[in-house]
Amino acid sequence: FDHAKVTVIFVLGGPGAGKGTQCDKLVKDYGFVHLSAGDLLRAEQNRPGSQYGSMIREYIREGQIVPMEVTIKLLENAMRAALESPQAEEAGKWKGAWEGGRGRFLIDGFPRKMDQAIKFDEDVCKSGFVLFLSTTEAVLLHRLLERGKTSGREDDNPESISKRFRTFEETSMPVVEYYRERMKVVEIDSSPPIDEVYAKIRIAVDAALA
Ligand code: UP5
Ligand code: MG
Repeated sequence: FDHAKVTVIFVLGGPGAGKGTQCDKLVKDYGFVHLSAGDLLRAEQNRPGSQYGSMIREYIREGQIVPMEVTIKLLENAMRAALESPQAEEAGKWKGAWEGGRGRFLIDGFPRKMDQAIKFDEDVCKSGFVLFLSTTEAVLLHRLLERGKTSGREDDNPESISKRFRTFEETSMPVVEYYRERMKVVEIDSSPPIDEVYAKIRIAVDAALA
């Protein structure tokens, strides 16, 4: 993608940190195009005729990272569809995402393994900055078990949750550290109530876009 036309913000954080919740709020106020890697994988898993469906299901239940080729392709396709979709723009679906002719993307839950980070930087697009939502495992566990009562997500059960925590610590935190060394990370404590977290995020995003 042409760097003059695309701005990418990665939103990272442990399972249940509030990535999706905060991205929804940013979409309302700033009109970014929000792409959740996990949501794209779940949609692909359920798409009739997908050759990857059962593989994705297995990885997600085990809290493992799906091979990057699949995830990057899904993200790239979704970005392209958004950029090439004047209808979406007219419909106001992504109001604001086009300011100054730029496509502005929030990419949620990606990259979560070093190979993905490097590949995406090289082949698709460099990220502007990384919003990192941090909190404790106790908070994450509580949120995920609560959500699990109604989410229908196959990975919101105690066994999958502990595997997701392990993968986050061992595989995804190194990605956060990689970007931190490059001064790209804004870390926000996501333990407080949703609106308090969001107020801090807005300050960070306003500063970054200025
Ligand atoms: N909640 C949120 N914020 C709150 C707050 N401040 N106070 C109180 N409650 C708060 O929030 C979770 C719950 O907490 C909700 O009920 C919310 O109301 C409440 P949510 O916004 O959904 O958190 P989020 O960080 O989005 O949690 P999610 O479970 O989506 O995170 P994961 O990172 O685990 O899930 P994701 O969908 O990104 O990935 C799932 C799986 O897909 C991965 O485990 C992996 O197997 C696979 N995957 C890949 O293989 N590759 C990828 O690149 C991406 C995913
Ligand atoms: Mg999410």
